Amino acid sequence: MIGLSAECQPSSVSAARRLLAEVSRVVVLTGAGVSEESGVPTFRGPGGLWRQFRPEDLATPEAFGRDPRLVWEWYNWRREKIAAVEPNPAHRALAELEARLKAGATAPVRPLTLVTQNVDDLHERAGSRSVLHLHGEIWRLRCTGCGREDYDRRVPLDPLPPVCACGSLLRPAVVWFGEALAPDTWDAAVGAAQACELVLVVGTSALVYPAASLPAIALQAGARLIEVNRDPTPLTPRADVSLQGKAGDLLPQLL
Ligand code: BV8
Ligand code: ZN
Repeated sequence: MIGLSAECQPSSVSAARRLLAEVSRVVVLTGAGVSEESGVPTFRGPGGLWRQFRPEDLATPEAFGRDPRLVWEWYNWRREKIAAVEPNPAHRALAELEARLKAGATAPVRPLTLVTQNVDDLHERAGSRSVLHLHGEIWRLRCTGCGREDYDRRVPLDPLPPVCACGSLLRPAVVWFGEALAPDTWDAAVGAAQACELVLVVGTSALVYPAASLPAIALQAGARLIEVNRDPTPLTPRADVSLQGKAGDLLPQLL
């Protein structure tokens, strides 16, 4: 089935609802677009992310090595933004979908795995339980010296950049460009993608790897694909149903 575009919205929403009603194992992959309506800027959208920088320039170990203060200022700015916003209807619809699939689940299989590229905690704050953060979490800090890692939700952080008890610099416990994803997190995401009947991709430009390869892994294993995005992406041609619009409008219609 080719992707249905925005024009025939009602039928594509009903096509997506039908697909969802038939399955018992779902993987959801989200990106910055699912948090956009909460007020968290996306990486590549028109809102841009921060000053004149591109994420690829700041979210790297080299940038942190060169100018830890600048990189920390960016993360501190994002921590303040994330702390000040609320989950939006898209996050809440995904939490509701997980609850419904869990209520209907018979086999001891995990009915919904939410895999996110986002480092914010809005999925958890909306009630999602099984969240895999492929790119880490902004609220966790890791010591560049002793490796100690812990949550630190102070906003703003002082003084920047924070220093560990061992004297080394702390960094955000997120995955920067050129860094490997946490093996157990990635393996869990791949396992879920290979075992699911449907992959629901929401608000990602599908440009960053290996995260962007998860939908293809699910399709390879015979899953159906629903994409929810404001714009077309490289995934759109492969979607069984493609819903073009805002996640906060469209996801509640799927329930
Ligand atoms: C690795 C965490 C190797 C930090 C991030 C050339 C070709 C292919 C790949 C590469 C290449 N050169 C380099 C690579 C690899 C690189 C990569 O993929 N680069 C890309 C840019 C080409 N990948 C890596 O480096 C990865 N590591 O490969 O390691 C390795 C292996 C073994 C051992 C050692 C090393 C690590 C990638 C992780 C990077 N970290 N962030 C932080 O957040 O600060 S990536 C960053 O981009 C975020 O995590 C973000 O989630 C991610 C993807 O962006 P999106 O979430 O999709 O957001 P975006 O703004 O792009 O799009 C938003 C979408 O939503 C849009 O489509 C928009 O239309 C839509 N939207 C907006 N509003 C709404 C909406 N939709 C619906 N409703 C709305 N309201
Ligand atoms: Zn330390």
